[in-house]
Amino acid sequence: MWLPCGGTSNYIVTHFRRRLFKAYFRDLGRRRCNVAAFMPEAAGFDGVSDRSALQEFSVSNSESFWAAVARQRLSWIRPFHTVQDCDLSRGEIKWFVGGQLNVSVNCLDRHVHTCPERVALIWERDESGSEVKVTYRELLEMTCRLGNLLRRHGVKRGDCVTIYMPTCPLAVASMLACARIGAAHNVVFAGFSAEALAERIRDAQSGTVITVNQGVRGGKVTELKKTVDTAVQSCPAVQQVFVAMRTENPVAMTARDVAMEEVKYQTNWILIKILMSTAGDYKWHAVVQEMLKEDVVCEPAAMDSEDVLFLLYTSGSTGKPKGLVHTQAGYLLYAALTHRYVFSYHDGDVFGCVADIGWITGHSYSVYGPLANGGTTVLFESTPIYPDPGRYWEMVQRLKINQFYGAPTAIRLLLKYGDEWVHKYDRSTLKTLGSVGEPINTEAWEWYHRVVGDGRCPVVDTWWQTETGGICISPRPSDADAEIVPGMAMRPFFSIKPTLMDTEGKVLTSNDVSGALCIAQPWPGMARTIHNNHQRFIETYCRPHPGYFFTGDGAYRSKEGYYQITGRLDDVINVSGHRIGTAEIEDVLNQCAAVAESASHRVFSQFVQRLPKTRSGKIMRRVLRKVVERDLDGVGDLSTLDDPTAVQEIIQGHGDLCGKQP
Ligand code: 6R9
Repeated sequence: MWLPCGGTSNYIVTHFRRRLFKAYFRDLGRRRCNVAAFMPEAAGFDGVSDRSALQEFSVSNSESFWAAVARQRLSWIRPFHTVQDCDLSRGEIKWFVGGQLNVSVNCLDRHVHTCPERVALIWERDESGSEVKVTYRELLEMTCRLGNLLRRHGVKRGDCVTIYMPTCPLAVASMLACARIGAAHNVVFAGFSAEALAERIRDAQSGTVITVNQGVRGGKVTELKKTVDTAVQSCPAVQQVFVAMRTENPVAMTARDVAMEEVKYQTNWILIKILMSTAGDYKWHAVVQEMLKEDVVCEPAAMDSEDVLFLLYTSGSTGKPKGLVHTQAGYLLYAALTHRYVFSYHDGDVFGCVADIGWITGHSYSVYGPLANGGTTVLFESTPIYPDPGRYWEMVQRLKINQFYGAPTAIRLLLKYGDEWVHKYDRSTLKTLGSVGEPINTEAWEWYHRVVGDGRCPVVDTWWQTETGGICISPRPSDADAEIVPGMAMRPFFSIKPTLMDTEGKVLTSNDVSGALCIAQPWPGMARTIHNNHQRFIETYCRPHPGYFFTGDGAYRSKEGYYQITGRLDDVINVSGHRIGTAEIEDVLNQCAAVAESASHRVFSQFVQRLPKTRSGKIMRRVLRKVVERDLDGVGDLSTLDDPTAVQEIIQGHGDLCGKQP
């Protein structure tokens, strides 16, 4: 190009540069604006202009990341002075040191100030079509009344209250009432036997139990109060059992029992009587109203970030159950942030997690995560096939659920019943589908995506544990159009740094490798200890790979760097020196039309009607191993199994099979 003089050429270069810079900064501004719209805290993070930069920032600057999120998303009574003080190798984990807050205030009061009539809970009772809605104002009242009741009966800060109740608003209010007065809760799944319950009450040194007269699930009545009666016979420390009424059938009460409804009303009646007889005041009604208001005020305890929020016993393993301990601020923050970003939960959405509150999934994603975010959360009391296999989808239609979160075992079961149960109902409100608890095999994933979600909802296979407090690996958050590979948890959540180890304990740095899944740095949601047994905590999670948190699961990292969970490491199958995860074998087996689901222990096949599963739906593969090894004494505690007769059938079938073999 001919230019009349050098000056002009300089001008053109400068001009273009300026335009280029302008365009660059405009684009940067737009991206920053996008990332800040996605997560407001990101606006304050240096160099963070898009989501992948945000992910990197959260991992490399985990302290700054969590400090900003904690300041923005939690209400503090006193601010923290130290973001974290952790030493993974010694199992010492502290977050937000010096800070004080109250979890129930974060889950209730602050939303009551802004939107008291917003629905907090939708109780999807066992009886289909009879849901009960509870607003934030009502849930706060219920929580305060319960908090006062517990206090009046001597429950103090630092005590532990065992909750043995079905999934219902009163159970949630009980958890929050404990949090309000500074007591720890210990929710025990209301399907566990008296022995399993007693063992957990004793280990937790719990002096108070809250239960209901009877439970109702899948149309069947269970005698929860009677189970508690049997359990507490071997728990001398239990001084009181609060009993609420889930059904109208009266139960025998003992001197130790306190009927919850009666106490609530008794107090008010006493007040009314006193006022009527003494004052004769025409305004007595108004005064009573004031007193009633008093009753719904319960001063929240100022809790330190690292005070215990709850214990939760893990199920399914051999030996003594482990009471994992979660603390206040870090747990709540992690549950809230994962709930918001993994499921893309927005204000006004209806979140449907169908897990029982007796599991960590129920704690983090039916209760704490959604309530901390001011969300509307469904409490599901029933089963996937009651009264018929359309239950989930009829509920999705009726309650207009936007995010549905369930377990692969239920998906596999429903898949067997056919597509018509799904097609019958309108699922157009659904935006995200989630899976948790076990690896989801490709066939189940595809069905969930194609049939349930009509191919338009992202399916998030979320990997995490009771120990991790919240979701650690999941396909979202990521860009809206980022690929999702069926049956893969894929991407670490903010600040999570997954690491794979080989059998010698060396870090595997390349892709397309399998190894033991560890997490390389602490995060706020992780469990702090095992109740009364810190040594066991260290030995189980910290010692196997010093400096890392060891998960006990195996994982494969793909060529693209995505994570896929291959199953528990103690279930790994060794074939000619190749260590194969159970999920990999089962994924192939499940693709056979005749196979509903499978569990692998060795290359050995036996057909059975049912697999041995825990009550949360996880296949107990160790039971199969013991049957094959003919070590029936080593099968361990089967009281946490959903249907112990499944084991008898397997033993019998295995005997027949071996008898027939030469
Ligand atoms: C949340 C929960 C934890 C164990 C965990 C792993 C298995 C959970 C999974 C998964 C593959 C997933 N697990 N989610 N395996 N893919 N998406 O289930 O907690 O009851 O403590 O169980 O469940 O083996 O270690 P928890």
